[in-house]
Amino acid sequence: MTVMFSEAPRSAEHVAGPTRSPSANEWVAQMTELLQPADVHWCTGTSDEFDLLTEKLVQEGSLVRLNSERRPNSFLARSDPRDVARSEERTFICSERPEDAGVTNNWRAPDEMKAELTELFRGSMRGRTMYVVPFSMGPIGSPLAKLGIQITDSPYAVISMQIMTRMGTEAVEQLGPDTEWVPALHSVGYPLIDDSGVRRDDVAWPCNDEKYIVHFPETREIWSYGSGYGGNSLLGKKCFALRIASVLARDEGWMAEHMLIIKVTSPEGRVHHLAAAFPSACGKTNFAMLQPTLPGWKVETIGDDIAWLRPDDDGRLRAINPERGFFGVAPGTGVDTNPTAVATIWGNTIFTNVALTVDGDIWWEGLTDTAPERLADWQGRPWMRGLPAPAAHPNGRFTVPADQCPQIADEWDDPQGVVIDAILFGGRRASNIPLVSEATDWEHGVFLGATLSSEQTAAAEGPVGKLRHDPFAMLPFCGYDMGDYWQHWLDVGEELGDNAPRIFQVNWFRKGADGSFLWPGFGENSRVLDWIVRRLEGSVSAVKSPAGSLPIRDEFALDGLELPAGAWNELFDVDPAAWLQESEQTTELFDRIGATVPKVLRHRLTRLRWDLVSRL
Ligand code: OXD
Ligand code: MN
Repeated sequence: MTVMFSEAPRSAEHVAGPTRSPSANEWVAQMTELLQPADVHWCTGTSDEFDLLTEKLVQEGSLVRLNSERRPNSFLARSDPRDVARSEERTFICSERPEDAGVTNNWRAPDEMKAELTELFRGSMRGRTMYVVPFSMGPIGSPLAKLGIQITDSPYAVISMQIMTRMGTEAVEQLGPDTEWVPALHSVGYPLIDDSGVRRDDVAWPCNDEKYIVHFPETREIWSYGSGYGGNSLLGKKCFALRIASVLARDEGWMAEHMLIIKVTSPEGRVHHLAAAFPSACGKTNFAMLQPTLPGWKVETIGDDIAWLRPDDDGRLRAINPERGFFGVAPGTGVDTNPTAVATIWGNTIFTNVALTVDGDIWWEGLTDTAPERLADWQGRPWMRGLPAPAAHPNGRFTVPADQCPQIADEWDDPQGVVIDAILFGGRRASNIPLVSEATDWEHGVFLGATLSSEQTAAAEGPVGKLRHDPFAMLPFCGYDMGDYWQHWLDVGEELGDNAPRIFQVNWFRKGADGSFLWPGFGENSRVLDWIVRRLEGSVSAVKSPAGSLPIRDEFALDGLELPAGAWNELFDVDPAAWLQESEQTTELFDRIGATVPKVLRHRLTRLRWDLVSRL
């Protein structure tokens, strides 16, 4: 076995490995013994390393280098068709007690799971290189940042982690002898040499039919086996920055949330920072990169997926984006719908499961109005315009450094983060939920977050259009019991007191009786931002409703927008009968979560139901 050491710093007392952390060095040594790789590579995160790895993957047929005139330093990966998304049903929270994982998570006893997985991991890197990937979630040295080390046998995961996190030497330098760090073990589960020493050829996208995405919240560990895709293999993202971090946050008095962060500047030049939680597939990246149609307004991007929020010394809530890149859904990202994202991916981008054009560039449904006549589809098969199957996989992705975004805010990587003025919750709702409403107070805001729901968009999730409750957009990402998590939100609100951000609910997706969208969305959502900011500034009023405080038409920026007749009323209609029916589903959700649902939220629900009954 050859061990290649990085340029990571070595101190005089340093002996066992290339970090100053004995626990990190020991873990890597133990894992090397278990996984039995052919060699070990400590990642430095340099561009030379990126070039070497991408070139190796191109030579091996795992990446296609794109036309360097059209898309410099960019690559296309095609996954195994059985490994195309996060595997929620194979995601586990292994707390000591099942009730600490809660009913919304798959639970397994940690010892049992470790025993089972240890056997799968034993020898799983035979014939392969084991990469050691030190990384920081959050700007290097930020008081809000956290460190991790991922071990992986997927060079695709390494180059993706290089884009998505602060990875390599700069992260190792943060790791002192006593610094806390999260071990994140990953193998695609496709050893090249079997137990009897027989070798097999590699494949373009190695993976295993048996998949496990496992979290040990008490010991802050991640073990992921069998998948090379997205959140299953880029362990800094959903596994660390949400599932493990939500537990760290609960224990340390902060919040790890599935939220984008934007900076909004009003025509008067006043700046506000907003964080917004939307379930997956609700256009989060589009909103994070919004180009306002309303004159004078400016929106800049700070993050598109995850926010870490912590009360600062002045008692205000500060947020960082713990990531360094965007792992965006490609289909539906287009010149019309998100020109900023299209400009962001000009180069230095890894594309996964999208179509390839004849001149070596990429394409997907929605990138342009008309598909090129001929393409290679996401599996590399010939494709012609007019074929019924999409050319790109619906969960095809782009992985790109955040600082390539033309509207990235200067403070996007400020180690101190930004003060959050408002929090938004949004889902994809054809009915019931108004375009925008303001929570009457923090507790009501928590109720809105807890009851957040969205219609399913992909048949894989269940019947399309069916309502799925996704509290705080955290259903697949909360590392502990959902009721305890709601209580944590209430506790943080109490600590923040008058400094707490105001909370709003938004819904761009409401439909009229004829099934068409009532609101144009995209850049026109700046009109909603205008109302929210005016509320923060105290310059517009509102009317009370069971949904919270609603805008008054005359005070809402509708100039230059042709809303269909009756659309305003439909956008804000709160039908007591339909709401009462929906509240039954909320009761079911609360009952399912059980005894940990905070009493104040149950009381809210009862009060809401009385209010609705009185309006029938
Ligand atoms: C994502 C998700 O990929 O939420 O960001 O599923
Ligand atoms: Mn997400």
